[in-house]
Amino acid sequence: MRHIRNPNPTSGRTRLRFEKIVMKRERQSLVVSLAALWLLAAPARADMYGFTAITSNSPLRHDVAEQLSLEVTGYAGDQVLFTFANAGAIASSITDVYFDDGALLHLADIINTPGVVFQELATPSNLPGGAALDTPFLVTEGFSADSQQPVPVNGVNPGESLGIVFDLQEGKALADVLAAIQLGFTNPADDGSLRIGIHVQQIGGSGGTSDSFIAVPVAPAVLLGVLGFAVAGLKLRKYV
Ligand SMILES: [Ca+2]
Ligand SMILES: [Ca+2]
Repeated sequence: MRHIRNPNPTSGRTRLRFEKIVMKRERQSLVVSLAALWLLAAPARADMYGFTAITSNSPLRHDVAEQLSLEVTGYAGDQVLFTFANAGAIASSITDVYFDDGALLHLADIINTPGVVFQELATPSNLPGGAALDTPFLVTEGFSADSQQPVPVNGVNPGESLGIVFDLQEGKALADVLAAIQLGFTNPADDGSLRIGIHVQQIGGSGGTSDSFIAVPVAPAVLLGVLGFAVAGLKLRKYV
């Protein structure tokens, strides 16, 4: 076999550097493609939400809000699944969930994952602090669930999630539920709007206080982070 001598001892390194640049560009374009793909898919999905605090007991409430999420998806044909998740480093427990109107008919099922034990009908019966909002949050009868004793342990702690399945009103579909949630953001006083609230206990640990939160839209960049596309989220900020 003929041996080809490298005419330039630095060319190997130059080629390596060039390949690294190409790979970096390919990675960047892949990240942008993923982000673009998600943005294109967003109007059809529009199913991931964040939470904002409506009470102010814990100094960590805004930080813990960033680790709380709600995903809304179709389920078993005519039903809709609300998945509440807690993912982050701050000790905390979602102990109560509440729904205020919308296209929902009745709470059909509770999907408890390991570490989570919820049952229908929360105590307290309405979202703590909810009645004091400009447009009072008033839970619809039967539209709540909470964690059972020991309450903080059986709540949704970091790394855990809870599913709530609803039957829908006659003729309603997932899109109507998503539209009702959007209406809740822009015009919560409208009877057709759906608002979702949660109560979180032991924020920061067993000595921590409790706060209430309601679902809010999340920015695409934050959303990508929540979904695990942390890098894509960072890149996306440069393009939107
Ligand atoms: Ca738990
Ligand atoms: Ca409770």
